[in-house]
Amino acid sequence: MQAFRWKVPLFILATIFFGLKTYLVYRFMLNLSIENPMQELILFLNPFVSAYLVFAISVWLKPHRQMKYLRWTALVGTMILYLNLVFYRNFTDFITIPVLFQGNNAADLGGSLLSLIHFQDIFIFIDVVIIWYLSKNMDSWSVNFSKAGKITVTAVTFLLMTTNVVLAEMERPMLFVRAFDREYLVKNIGIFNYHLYDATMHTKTKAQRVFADGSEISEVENYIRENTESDQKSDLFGVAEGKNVIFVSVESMQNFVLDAKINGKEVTPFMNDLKERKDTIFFPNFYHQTAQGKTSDSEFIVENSLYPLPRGAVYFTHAANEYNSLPEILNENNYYTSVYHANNKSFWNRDVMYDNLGYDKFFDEKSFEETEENTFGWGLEDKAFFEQSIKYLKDQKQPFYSKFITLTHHFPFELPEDKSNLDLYDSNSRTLNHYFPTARYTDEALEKFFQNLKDAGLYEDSIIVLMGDHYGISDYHNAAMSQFLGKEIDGYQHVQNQRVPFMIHIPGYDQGKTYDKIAGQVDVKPTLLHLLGIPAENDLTFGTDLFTEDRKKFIAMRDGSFVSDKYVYKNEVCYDRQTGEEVSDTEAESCLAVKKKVDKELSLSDSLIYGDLFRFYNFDQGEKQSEKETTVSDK
Ligand code: GP9
Ligand code: MN
Repeated sequence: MQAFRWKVPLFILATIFFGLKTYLVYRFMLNLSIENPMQELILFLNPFVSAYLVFAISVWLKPHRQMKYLRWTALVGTMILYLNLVFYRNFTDFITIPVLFQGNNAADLGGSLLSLIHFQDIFIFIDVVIIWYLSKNMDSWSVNFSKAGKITVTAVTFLLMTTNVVLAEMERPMLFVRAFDREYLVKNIGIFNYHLYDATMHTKTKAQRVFADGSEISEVENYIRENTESDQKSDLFGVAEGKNVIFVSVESMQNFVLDAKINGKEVTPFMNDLKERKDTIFFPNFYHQTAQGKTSDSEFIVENSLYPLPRGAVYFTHAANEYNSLPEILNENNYYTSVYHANNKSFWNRDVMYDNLGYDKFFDEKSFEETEENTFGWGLEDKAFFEQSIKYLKDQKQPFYSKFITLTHHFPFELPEDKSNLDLYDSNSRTLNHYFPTARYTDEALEKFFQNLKDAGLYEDSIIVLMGDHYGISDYHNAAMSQFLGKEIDGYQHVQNQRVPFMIHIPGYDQGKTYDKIAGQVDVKPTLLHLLGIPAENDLTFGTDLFTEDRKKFIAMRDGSFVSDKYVYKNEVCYDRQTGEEVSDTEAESCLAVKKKVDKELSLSDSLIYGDLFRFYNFDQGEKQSEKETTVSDK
């Protein structure tokens, strides 16, 4: 034992334990796609490389400090790993620095947070206990290397890192440039190096505003004028002129529930009926385009017709930017604008962002009466939420634009049994099983809301827009989803699953129909302005109104995947949009040409936000200007 101890310093043991544990988490607790043996090898290697990198630093410390360093590093490292695991279980994504600063959101997760923590997680901490014990009780585990020994240990660090990075670059060229895919980064360089990379990116994007001088706004403007702007006006221009707009952001609602049945019962009977009516316009191929900012991203897209950011929630990271938002435009056109959402006002930094976007009023949690009976899941349930909103809505100056954000159909999809009118689904995913009854509940709440609006005399003078904000079922539940849909969830199906309901109900209109064309959340702002008959010539948006024929030919997702008339693209594979089959090499070329445009558009949107470029633009004149006076001090 003595000899063994002498030969194996504790930092080596710690590396082996920690590396192995991290590998097991990657392999069995996260849902990382491994496509070939090389990826498997890199995934196995990188946890040991990262662990060695950190633990080997200990050889430079005095022997008596080494033990302390090793046990605290093991603990902190494990906490980071574990936090990522919990985060991943909810979002199928990894933590970024901007997300960390949204701490108050994590606190509000409450009930859902508990369901993300599993008893067996305790095993993740076992090696910490062992290292802790050994480091406290056996001082002879420390090493007193000569200078040459220290340098050798460190040289091995660089050797290992280089091997890792070279293998990763071979497997995934330009890995570091294509940063928006966090899964690739974690798979290839490990979670700890990924965090280092993320921190560097964060600093870089912070610097971007400082160095922006307005010259880039012309590039954005030219791109938009050439590619997304349309001067056509369809027959629907002004169809809803002067009407109130009631916009409902329907939490986590995805298209696959529409017309679906559980044990013979429709999941969303109200929406199923609504979408077929003559006074409703329905888009079955409408995609959400959100990223880490979830609901707030979808709000941002609708309000600005810009893309959210690849990292963090733009509602947090760029809440002080200059925008040309939908509520501002509506205010200028004599509309009263408000938001209804029964959650803490600072969640997603809404109170700050709504002010900046120009909303006249935010009816947050405090405007509603919560009782034990009407509060479950994330808070006030949807039926009570709509019902209690009516009194405020009636008092609003007309015309108004009011956004409602529902809450009941939110992960972990909790619903008291006596409130449920639908059976649970039966699969290995608790989440998917519970998804349907809460979807049904929200559907019932919407039906009641329509009735409330009629009773209040508001229905006839309003248009009502329903939009799903983002997915509710992540790839983590692919096996169960595949069982439900009766097909494999490949890249094609993953993208198709990102379709969310989008319908515009116009009382009194009788030309309503289903439009098959592809559509996305960026198109909502121009579409609404079009219906209201408000010209939007100088708006600089990445979306186009959905009724014009002269539309850009693709819908870009935030992770770089896209849908075009012909193709669906995901993870470097082009699929035929109609058949779902991978396309031939010649066809792939024209698919990749679209991909180039998608990347260009996303990066222009990013530079617009990072550089806060709208401060250099005059929307009244439709031209570049010198920097605007700003009232916000914390930029
Ligand atoms: C929180 C609600 C849910 O107020 O909008 O946010 P999400 O977790 O879906 O982004
Ligand atoms: Mn949401």
